[in-house]
Amino acid sequence: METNYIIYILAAIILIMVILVILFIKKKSSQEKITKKKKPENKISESENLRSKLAKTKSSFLGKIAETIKLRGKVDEGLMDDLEEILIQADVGVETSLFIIDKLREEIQLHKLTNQAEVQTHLENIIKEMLLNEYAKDSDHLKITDKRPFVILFAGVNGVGKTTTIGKLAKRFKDQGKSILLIAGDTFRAAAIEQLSIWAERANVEIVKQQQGSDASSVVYDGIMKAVNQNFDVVLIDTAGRQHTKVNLMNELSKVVRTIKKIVPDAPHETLLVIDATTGQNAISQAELFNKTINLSGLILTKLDGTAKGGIVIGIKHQLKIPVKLIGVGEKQEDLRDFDVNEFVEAVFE
Ligand SMILES: Nc1nc2c(ncn2[C@@H]2O[C@H](COP(=O)(O)OP(=O)(O)O)[C@@H](O)[C@H]2O)c(=O)[nH]1
Ligand SMILES: [Mg+2]
Repeated sequence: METNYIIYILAAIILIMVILVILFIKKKSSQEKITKKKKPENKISESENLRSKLAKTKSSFLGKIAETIKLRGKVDEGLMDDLEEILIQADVGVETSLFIIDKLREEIQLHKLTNQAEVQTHLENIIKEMLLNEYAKDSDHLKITDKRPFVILFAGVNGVGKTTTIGKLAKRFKDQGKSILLIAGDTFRAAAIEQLSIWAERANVEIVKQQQGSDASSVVYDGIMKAVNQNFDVVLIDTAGRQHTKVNLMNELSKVVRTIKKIVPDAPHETLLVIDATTGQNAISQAELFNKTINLSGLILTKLDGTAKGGIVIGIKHQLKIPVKLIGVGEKQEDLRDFDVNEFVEAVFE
């Protein structure tokens, strides 16, 4: 009788436990559903945002391709010439445009394409594939390693957005919990030093500066020493873009690099060239020139929001083999993004 009683109690306890476990699992899975739902929503709104920023590129680029293919009416050499022209106008670059059109010709022959819509799809796919293949590497992104201090040098001609980009990045890294030091290496204009100071204040980070006209290398020396002595995580170095001659600018930059190396031999850990996307083909020759002197590790393309010439993204990596690591799509702090090739392809092609 007593053993029966114990068995009943045990059975009741087991039943209660099973019910509790079931209730717990149900609650957890419904919570997961909620978080799963939220994530794609954020992602969608972000890429929609990029889409609206790249709307000009999308409509001018794809719109023109579609229009030309329709107008031509048939698939012939004349169409190939027109398409090549559109790519070049969108700043894809001559070399890369020729490469793309040659590939399209091959595919037209191989698949015996006569249908215009098919030609358009093939052309889009060639460009998409090219971008996706060329941006498959991990080193294509800007990542802070555990090197302390992690030194990033910014270069570029005047007005491209160096100081603005540094300000945006300072905030980003600060939000990640890192200690940041800005160095006002653009000693050319007082306004440039002032502008960087404002960004430093906004991001609540420290800045090393000297007065206008002082030697850029001397400011950089002070800054790097401070970063080493006070254990800063990340150092962002602004530089001047305006010089009397290109030779002066390049000499000053290589002197800055030598100065950095005297204190931190393996720095700068990133040497980024900032390029204004609206300057078009000139961008490629700028990058070639800077690369010769300071060996670039990546590019930052700014002002992609204001131009129909986003094709520069396609040509620049193909021709220079230097990755675009960040893109600027506006003047505000949040308008700096990691260049995500999938997101870009989606924004321009889908
Ligand atoms: N629309 C737009 N404007 C930008 C972007 N990046 C920078 N700018 C603007 O370009 C101008 C020059 O920027 P600045 O940082 O002073 O260039 P720097 O001379 O290279 O340091 C400023 O008015 C910035 O607000 C961007 O991604 N989009
Ligand atoms: Mg500046």
